[in-house]
Amino acid sequence: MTDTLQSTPAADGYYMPAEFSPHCGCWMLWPERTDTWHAGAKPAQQAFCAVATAIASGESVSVGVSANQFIHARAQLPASIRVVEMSHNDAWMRDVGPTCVVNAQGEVRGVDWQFNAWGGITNGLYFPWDQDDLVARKVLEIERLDRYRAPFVLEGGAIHVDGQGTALVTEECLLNPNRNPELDVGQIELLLAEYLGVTTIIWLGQGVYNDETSGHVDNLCCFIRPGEVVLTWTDNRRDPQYKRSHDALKRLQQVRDARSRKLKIHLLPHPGPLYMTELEAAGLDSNDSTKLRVAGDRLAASYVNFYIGNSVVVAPLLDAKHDRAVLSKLRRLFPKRKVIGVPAREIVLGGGGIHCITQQIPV
Ligand code: KQY
Repeated sequence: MTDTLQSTPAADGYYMPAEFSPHCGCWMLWPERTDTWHAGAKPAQQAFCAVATAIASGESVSVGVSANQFIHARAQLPASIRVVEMSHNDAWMRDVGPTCVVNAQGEVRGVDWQFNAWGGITNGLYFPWDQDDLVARKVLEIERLDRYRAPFVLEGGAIHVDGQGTALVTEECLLNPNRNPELDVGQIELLLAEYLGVTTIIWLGQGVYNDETSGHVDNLCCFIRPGEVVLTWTDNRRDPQYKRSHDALKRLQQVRDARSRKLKIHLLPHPGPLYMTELEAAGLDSNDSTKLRVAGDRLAASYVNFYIGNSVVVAPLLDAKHDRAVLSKLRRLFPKRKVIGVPAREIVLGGGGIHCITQQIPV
């Protein structure tokens, strides 16, 4: 007996809608591991609370919390946010949660990707990850949505779609031998077409410098509406991000999307460079099965890592020299949504951003 659907979303007429399409809610997880999150994970918990609260102004938010942290998380989060006991290994709901797909009748199902902690035994960020790999299935149970179990490794942060047949991905991540070494590019394209219901895949090269996910696209570039993307950008030739962003721009300028449109490309300044401080590094617990983080590590921070909610855009505040300009640009790009800036350094210290800790469930 299996509880998974045996076909694929595309075969059943389903596709992944864009993040800017209406949501019925958003899921997050509660950060607690003290080898990822310094100072007993308290600063990260505050940052996650601020993100959850901002999103909750426009849609319902559910947070999965371990048994040990349940009472504490319940006390920290506003009453309007649903808190559900759920085991997990860390707190990256974008990657371990379901990617939902919809059909023309407005029915919703979920894709449950195989998860290997961004690289498996040799390259992954921690071991074990068995509880993370069950999170999508548990969310879909609670949401009463049917589930496809994908036959390959992928994370929600590794894909962006426009909801009109186009997906954005990076070669650094999807073609990395630490994910699906047995698959070639053609096979990966076929699987993306089947599981996301897309017909056009835009391949960018490398993601953000020093991104421990092997270059997730959600830190580099995203759709803000069909035919329009934002890209993290630096004019500083000495910054290792320079080549990555310039290569991405060139590729974006050359492609057409699934509806044959040329893309309109908006640039957001790349923050920093930002580095982990001595104090932050000293506040981490040691764990031999976890990637070591040390003082001086360049943080893979990016303003592109925002969440597009029903009525809000929750954007990271990362660098005082750019925050105001970024918020005003996002306000121009999203005239119908309230753009809320939330301090995000504490999330970035764990290796991701606001987008990485959220996962929307479409209407
Ligand atoms: O990019 C994301 N979607 C997640 C980042 C996870 C980082 C793990 N430390």
